[in-house]
Amino acid sequence: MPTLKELAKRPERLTPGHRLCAGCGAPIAVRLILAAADKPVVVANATGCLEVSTTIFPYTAWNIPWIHSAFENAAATIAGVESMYRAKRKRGEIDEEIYFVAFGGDGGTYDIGLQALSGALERGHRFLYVCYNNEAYMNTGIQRSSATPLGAWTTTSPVGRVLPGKTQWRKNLTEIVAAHGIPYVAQSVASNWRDLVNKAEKAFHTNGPSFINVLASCNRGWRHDPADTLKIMQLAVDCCIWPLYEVENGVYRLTYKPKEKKPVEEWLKAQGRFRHLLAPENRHVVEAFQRYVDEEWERLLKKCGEA
Ligand SMILES: Cc1ncc(C[n+]2csc(CCOP(=O)(O)OP(=O)(O)O)c2C)c(N)n1
Repeated sequence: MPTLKELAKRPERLTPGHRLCAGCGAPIAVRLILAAADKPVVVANATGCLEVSTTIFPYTAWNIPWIHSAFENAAATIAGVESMYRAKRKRGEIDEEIYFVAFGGDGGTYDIGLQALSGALERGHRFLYVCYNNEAYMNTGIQRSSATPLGAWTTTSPVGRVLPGKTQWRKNLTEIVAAHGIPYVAQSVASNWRDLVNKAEKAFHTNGPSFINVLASCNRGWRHDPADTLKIMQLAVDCCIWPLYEVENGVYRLTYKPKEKKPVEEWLKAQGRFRHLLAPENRHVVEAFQRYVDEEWERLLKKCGEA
């Protein structure tokens, strides 16, 4: 893995001057992932915050070839580009190695682009798909997605006398992707640069499809101070709500084990979207949340040979 000094010397592929919110987790993740690429990169970007905020016509914050895709087909777009690249390489029209990446939000990945993603993984294209996961449809004003956790307030999982926020637990997309049997799958977080760069580097060097699900906080939707972005994401990891692990050729490995597993309540307390859960009448939601996290964590530890 490159040192921090070496990484800092690499070209910035997502440059300053974009219009993402102060304290947004997405550009942190994107810059770290692209810094891990030691070869030229081509990006396809599904509709979402990252896309609209980095390409306000006639400007772009991208220093590299970049294609906007519709919500549902970023994986198909990058698969098409990669196929053309392979054909041109075979004909001797290109001789350098190029990496291909698709970025999508959780709405574009867990929900609307899932079939295109599944198809591209199954066909075995050599590309990296990154879900920058802020756990809701943030660009259109904070609606729930299938990545939104239990109990969270969003505009479509409201909080009141009838409902205590979202009533379903989130879908486990990382496991769904791993079930495709592709060579590299990982879960990471924008706040842990070493973990993310390491995983992105492995993904780029994978001869086949790779996938990284990276938790990237949205202070507007999660309702926290923009200055607390990194702290909040680290809490998700330390409460085992967002475990850091990878699946390399079917072998599970935990890449970070909290010294002390913190109660999920610490994570809930830190964000306005969960504030209502601290009321006594919603205690059962907090307990259900903790139970689910504990069960998932135990299952993961077993898969990783740690329990
Ligand atoms: C087919 C389609 N449906 C709906 C929209 C409207 N839309 C634009 S961005 C967005 C939400 C994107 O959410 P997500 O993928 O999680 O990315 P984020 O904005 O959170 O970064 C929606 C619903 C669209 N552009 N295309």
